[in-house]
Amino acid sequence: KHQKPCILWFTGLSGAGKSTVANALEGALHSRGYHTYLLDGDNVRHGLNKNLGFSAEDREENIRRIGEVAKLFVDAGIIVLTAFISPYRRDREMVRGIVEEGEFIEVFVSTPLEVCEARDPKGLYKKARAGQIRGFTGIDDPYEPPENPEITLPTDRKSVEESVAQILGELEARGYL
Ligand code: GGZ
Repeated sequence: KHQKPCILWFTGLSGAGKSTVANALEGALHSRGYHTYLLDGDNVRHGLNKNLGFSAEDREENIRRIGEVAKLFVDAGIIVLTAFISPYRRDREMVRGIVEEGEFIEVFVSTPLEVCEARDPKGLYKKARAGQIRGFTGIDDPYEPPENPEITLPTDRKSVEESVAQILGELEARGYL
């Protein structure tokens, strides 16, 4: 089955829906016979990057390693999905710069802070507001939204299924699938 390997780089705040949409998209691609791999906190921050925290330096190194691993998967012909906050524009652009033109597809999960904070699935925003977590993205640490993302998902106004359909449509239109 034809597929053009690429990195679908999801970026957005904690609780924006990056992992949820990436997981659903991976399921949809699998069922259509495509080869994919999903990199997220569960398989990266607990393994390869378990020596890294959330300082600016550690977030940069986190993204750098994820980018290099994603590049290896692209070399293997796989459609890679990554789901990390990746708050710094410079770090995301660094990853864009290590792969070929067109291989980096930035997917901005644009859910506003108010919505993420109201969802607060792990109670982390509450802890951050209470000062129990320092340097939490969106509260007392920066998030730099993409200026020219290939895809923007307003997940506060779209269902997971609609977001998946939007990305599949874009990938087909651009000749990746
Ligand atoms: C942001 C944090 C922090 C701080 C722990 N800031 O909702 P989650 O729990 O599962 O997603 C967040 C995850 C962020 O890890 P990433 O590897 O995606 O971050 S980055 O790309 O910035 O390197 C959150 C949890 O880890 N978490 N402390 N201070 N999120």
